[in-house]
Amino acid sequence: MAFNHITAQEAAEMIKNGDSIGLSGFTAPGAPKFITEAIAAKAVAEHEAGRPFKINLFTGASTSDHVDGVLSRANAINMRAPYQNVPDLRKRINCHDVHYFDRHLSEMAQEMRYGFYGKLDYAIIEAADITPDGEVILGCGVGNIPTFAMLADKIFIELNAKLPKSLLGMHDVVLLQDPPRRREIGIYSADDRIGSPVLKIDPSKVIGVVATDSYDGVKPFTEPDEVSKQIGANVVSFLISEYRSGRLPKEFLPLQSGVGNVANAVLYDLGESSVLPTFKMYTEVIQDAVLELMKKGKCTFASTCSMTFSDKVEEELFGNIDFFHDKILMRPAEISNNPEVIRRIGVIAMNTALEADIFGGVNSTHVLGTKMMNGIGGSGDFTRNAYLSIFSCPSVTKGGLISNIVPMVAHADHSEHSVDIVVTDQGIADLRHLDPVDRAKAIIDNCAHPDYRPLLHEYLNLGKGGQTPHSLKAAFAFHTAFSETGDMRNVNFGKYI
Ligand code: 0RQ
Repeated sequence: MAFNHITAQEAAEMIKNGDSIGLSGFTAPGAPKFITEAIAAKAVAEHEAGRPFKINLFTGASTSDHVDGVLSRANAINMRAPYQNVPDLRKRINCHDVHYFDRHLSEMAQEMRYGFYGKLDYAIIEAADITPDGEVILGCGVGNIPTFAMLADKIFIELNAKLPKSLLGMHDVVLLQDPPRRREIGIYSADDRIGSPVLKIDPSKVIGVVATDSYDGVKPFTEPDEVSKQIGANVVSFLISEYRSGRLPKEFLPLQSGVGNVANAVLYDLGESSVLPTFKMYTEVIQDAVLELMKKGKCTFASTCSMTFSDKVEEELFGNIDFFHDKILMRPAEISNNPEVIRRIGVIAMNTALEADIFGGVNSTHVLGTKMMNGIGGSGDFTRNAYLSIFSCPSVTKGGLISNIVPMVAHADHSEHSVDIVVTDQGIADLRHLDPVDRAKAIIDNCAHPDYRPLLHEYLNLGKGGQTPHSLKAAFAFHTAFSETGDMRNVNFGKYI
């Protein structure tokens, strides 16, 4: 099937103020690169001419500077969902130039189908190849594109020459039925395949194909610092003790790990452990460390929504794709993050907190309670449904001015009902079967920085009873001390008595 070839500028010309656009991909991989840059250039020209121009933008997760960066600098985004992590967009969100709807990643596609976000005008799909029948072989991230492509009135395809055609077979494309017709999802092991290797689209919707030639642009990871290494070592020693005690089955269980240096450090340490057996991953992103674990034979399979590899590792994968081809399967976000599957196969979830409170509540999204950092991403999908849910963070931030363990989180993303284990560089608090006061003692004594332990115990003693003895007057005293003095250690509980 021969589609029209057009330029990114020609595609952008067709986009109108107020249009809603859904993109392929999940994190930078799989996201379009050229058309979004051309839309940003059009927005700048429209604004200079005194005309309004903003689009509503829906993705799988975060994207890259080619999307959220350029479009934010051009002030070209009106509504945005479900996740982001680009500094320029963060600024726009925190001053409401962009109306950001931070949503569980597993829910975005179905809510789009339910009609909660209105009509979708365009889908932009990054492709490694297009078959003679007009089916699309996706790139290194899937996200919500099966739903976006089905709902959109019109489709653009970015055909990226950097992507090998041999990616064919590394995707598992599925479109779920909606209630009341949805059936069980037949994944009983991380490596079960249930869908199609290609994305089937309605060819009559395809307006044009834009030729591109660009790696995904993920930055390489910096060597983990001492704090990240200590957190990683604590997580791994916890998993080893669980395994030895028989609370984890002898075959082990699939792992999910969030993004960032701590997640990478945990995975590298898992690779070094001679006690833990080989394992599979059921996760939303795989980072550089996973490729290393596969080469060592430690990680035997990864189900994911995207391959978030740095350019160098992406190149290595493409150069040796036969080895990795059957070890990685990329699925839509509503499958990679699906609560039904996560619960059934018993995923061990490892995510990062901005702050945790002494009773086990976790804030992953709002700096000091008000400023959006990134979003909840997939952390809620996994945390609530995991076999074991682990949250990690450093004990202190900004050289000790901020304690990441606080009396009460200033924004609640994950409640204590879903959080099993809290880990910092100081140690591990195992919250399972502990009542709130015992949880508080475990978190303060094992996870808080020594500078903050007496202050947190002082707070705990302020409480006047009840199952969870908060002092509502003093619950945010740490945050208040930071905003007034720049140092949480200056907290004065005397003010609140
Ligand atoms: O500030 O940038 O000025 O240095 O916050 O902190 O320690 O570098 O943390 O990059 O690992 O991200 C929770 C945001 C952690 C991330 C979060 C300051 C700190 C620094 C960043 P600087 P770090 P990381 C998988 C699952 C939610 C989504 C998710 C996240 C900056 O992991 O977005 O889990 N998670 N998805 O100094 C004030 C505190 C702070 C603080 C740190 N308590 N108060 N500032 N900082 N703690 C991925 C997907 O879903 C796709």
